[in-house]
Amino acid sequence: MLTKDKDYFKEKLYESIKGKNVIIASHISPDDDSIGSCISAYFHLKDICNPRIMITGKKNDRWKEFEGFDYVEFVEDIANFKEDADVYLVLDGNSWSRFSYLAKPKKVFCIDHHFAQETDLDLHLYLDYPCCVQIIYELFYEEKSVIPKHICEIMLVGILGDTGNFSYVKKGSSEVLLVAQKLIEQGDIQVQELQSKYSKMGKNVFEELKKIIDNAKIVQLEGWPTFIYTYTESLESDAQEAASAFLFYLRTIEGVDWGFIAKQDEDGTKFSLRTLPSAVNVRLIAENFNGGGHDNAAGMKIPRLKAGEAVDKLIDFLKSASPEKFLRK
Ligand SMILES: [Mn+2]
Repeated sequence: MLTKDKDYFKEKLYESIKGKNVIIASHISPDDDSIGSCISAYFHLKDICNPRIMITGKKNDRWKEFEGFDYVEFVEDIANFKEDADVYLVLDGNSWSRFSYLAKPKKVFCIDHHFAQETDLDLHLYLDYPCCVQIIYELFYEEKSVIPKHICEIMLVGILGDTGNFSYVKKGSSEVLLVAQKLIEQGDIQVQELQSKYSKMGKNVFEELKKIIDNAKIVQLEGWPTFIYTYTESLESDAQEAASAFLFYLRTIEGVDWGFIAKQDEDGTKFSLRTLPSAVNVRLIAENFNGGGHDNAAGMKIPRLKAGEAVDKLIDFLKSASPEKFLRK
């Protein structure tokens, strides 16, 4: 069931998890917002239940400097633990398939900020906020008189991540600035110092980034705004991280308002798509390939194909689709 009622959700959640074993999960391929949400939810809920934090997929050490990251267990699939868990609480994703490749367990609560009209989850709190951390803050931390510094830090990491360091804030979502203000004051945080704990690029990654920039192409297709893309067929983490760093260039080049990166993995190619709000709706493009996300930032996967072939497939799709369906007004 889908709800927008925070109080109702909280009441039902607490009823179900009190004294129980709970798995708190982030989506596959976690990001700053999902990690910030899991860790901050964990520190609040551990006084009510027995929580564990779990994520399906390979470990990513990006957040290793933060307290609480040691508790995050990267596992083959979170659904394999359904015998041990009474309840799952999934964060920052709007359907079970964002969290697991296997069947959904019995009782799954969800807290999320991605658009949802229906849900396959048992109780799903959806609020149209710029980040999931903001919902966690309002549910679990707003009323506290003191929030420990380490929790302020990881929540702010989530906010900075999903708002693109506040670049995506707009009318209707500026409340997030007040939450950030409270966290910065409470946690005595200097933002640049905080960012240097997790967002520096390794030298090897920089070497890979040079190649990825060299590989990038700016494309003009009839009816579509000019876009840029690049890809890597390397499974090495340096190359994968470098490809992610290229996301910055998708919306920063004059006359190029959107684009994508493609990263090969074991059984296909994953895409991240980004656009300025005036160009295209990348969520709709991703949905054509069973992906999803936000209108300005979305992800998808093309199974089985190598990155180069998968990129050709996406470009073929763009050539054959009618652009009007995807253009923003
Ligand atoms: Mn998010």
